Amino acid sequence: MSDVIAGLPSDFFWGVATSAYQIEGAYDEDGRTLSIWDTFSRRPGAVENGETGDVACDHYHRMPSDVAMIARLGVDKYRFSVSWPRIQPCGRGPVNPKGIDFYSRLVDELLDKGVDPWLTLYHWDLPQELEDAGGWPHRDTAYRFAEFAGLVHDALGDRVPTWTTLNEPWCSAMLGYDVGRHAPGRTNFAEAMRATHHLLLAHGLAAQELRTRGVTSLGITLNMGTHSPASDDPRDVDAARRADGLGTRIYLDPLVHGRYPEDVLADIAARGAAIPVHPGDMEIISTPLDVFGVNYYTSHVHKATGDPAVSEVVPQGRPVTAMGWEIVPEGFTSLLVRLHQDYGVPMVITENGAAFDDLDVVDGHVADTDRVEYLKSHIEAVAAAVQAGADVRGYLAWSLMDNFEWGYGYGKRFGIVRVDYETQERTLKQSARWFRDLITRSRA
Ligand code: IFM
Repeated sequence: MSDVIAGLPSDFFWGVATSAYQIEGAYDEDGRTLSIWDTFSRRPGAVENGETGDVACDHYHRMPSDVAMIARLGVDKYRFSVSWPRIQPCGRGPVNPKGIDFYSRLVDELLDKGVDPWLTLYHWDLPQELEDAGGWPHRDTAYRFAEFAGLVHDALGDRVPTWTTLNEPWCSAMLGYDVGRHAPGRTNFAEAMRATHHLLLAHGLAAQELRTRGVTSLGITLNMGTHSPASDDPRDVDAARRADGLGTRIYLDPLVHGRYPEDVLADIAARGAAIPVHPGDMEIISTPLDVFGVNYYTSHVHKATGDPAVSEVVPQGRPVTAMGWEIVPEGFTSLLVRLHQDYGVPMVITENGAAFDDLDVVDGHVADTDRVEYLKSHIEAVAAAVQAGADVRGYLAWSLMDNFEWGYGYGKRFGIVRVDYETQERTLKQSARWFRDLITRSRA
C-alpha cells in the first residue's frame, strides 16, 4: 500500500467524480427540459438495449444518502456536473428555482460533511433547444454557455471553490458531430471543427465570466492518452502526429499558447474544413487556467491507412478493460510528464478508472480485484510522473458509482460502488474500500 502513495506530495488530494446525466435520472421533473442526450438515447440503435438516463442511479431523489456515502469514503473532493436544462430550461432565460435548488442542497450537504464541491458546468447535456438552434457548430451557443455559467455562479459561487467549464470537449465535438456515436449524433467533420472552436470559445467566455466574479480555482478537463507510431515508417509517424494534433494539441495550444497548431490547421484544411476564428477569440480562449483537468483511460499506437483522416489503432496485446481499452499505466506517466513540459499548468486527475464485467454481490462484497489493480497501477503512474517533475495536485476516481455509460447504456460499470438498477441499492466494492484505506493511509 505505501508504495502506491510514496512519491506523492503530502497535500495531494483525493476524490470521486460523476456527471449529471449519468446518475441523476428525474429527466422530466421540477421543470427540467430535454437535453441532447434525452433525445439521442431515444433514437433506435443509438444506445445499447435502448437504454436512457431517465432514471439512471436516481441520484436526484437519493442525493443526501449518496453524499453520506461519499463522505464515508473519506474523500477530500466530489466532482459533479450540473444539468444545464435542469437549471436553465431550454438554455435561455431565467433560472429554474427548483433546478438550482437541487444543486444548492447538494453543495450544502457536501460542505456539511466536510467534502469540497468541485463543479463542472458542462458534461455533454446541451439543452435540446440550443441544438435545434444549431448546437455547438453555431457560434451563439458559446455565448449562451457563458450566460449559463454566470447564472450558476450567482447561485452557488459563495460555496463552490473549484469550477471546471467543460468536460472532454473532444467527445462533444468529435463523437457528437463527426463520428455521430454521441449526442446529437451528427456526422460532419466540418461541423465538428466549428464545434471544437465554439466549445473552446465557450470555455474562454465562461472563464472570463467566472474570473470577474472572483473564482480563483478555474479550469477545463480534457481526455487524453499518448499517441505513438506503430513503426518508424514516416506514414505511421504522421498518423500518430495527426491523432495527437486532433486529440490534444488542438485544445491545449489555444488554451495555453493562444494559437492553433499550424500542422493541425493544415490537416483540417486538407479535409475541406476550417476553424472559424473571429478577431479576439484566441485571447478569450487563452484566459489563464489555474488547474488543468486530465482524464486518462488508455493510450494508442497508430498505423497509417490509405486515408490520412483515419489511422488504425494497433492493439499491443495488453490486458483490456470491459470497454476493450488496453491497460497502459506507463502511458499515463509519459502523458503527464509531456503535458508538464509542453504546457506547464498545474494538473489534477479529474477522471481515471475502468469498467470491468459486472460482478454479483456475495455476502455484501463485490470482489473487483481487477479494478483495484487498475487504480493501483495508475496511481503509481501518477506518482512516477510527480517524481519526474510533473505538477499533479490530486486524483479523482471515475466513478463514484456505476452509471449510464453513454452509448453503452448500463452494461459497462465504472463505479467503485455497485448500483443494483432494480432496487437502486448501493454496495461498496472492494475497490471503494481499497480507495478509502489508501486515503486514510495517505493522511497518516
Ligand atoms: O463515463 C465517461 C465520462 O462521462 C467521461 N469520461 C470517460 C468516462 C468513461 O467512458
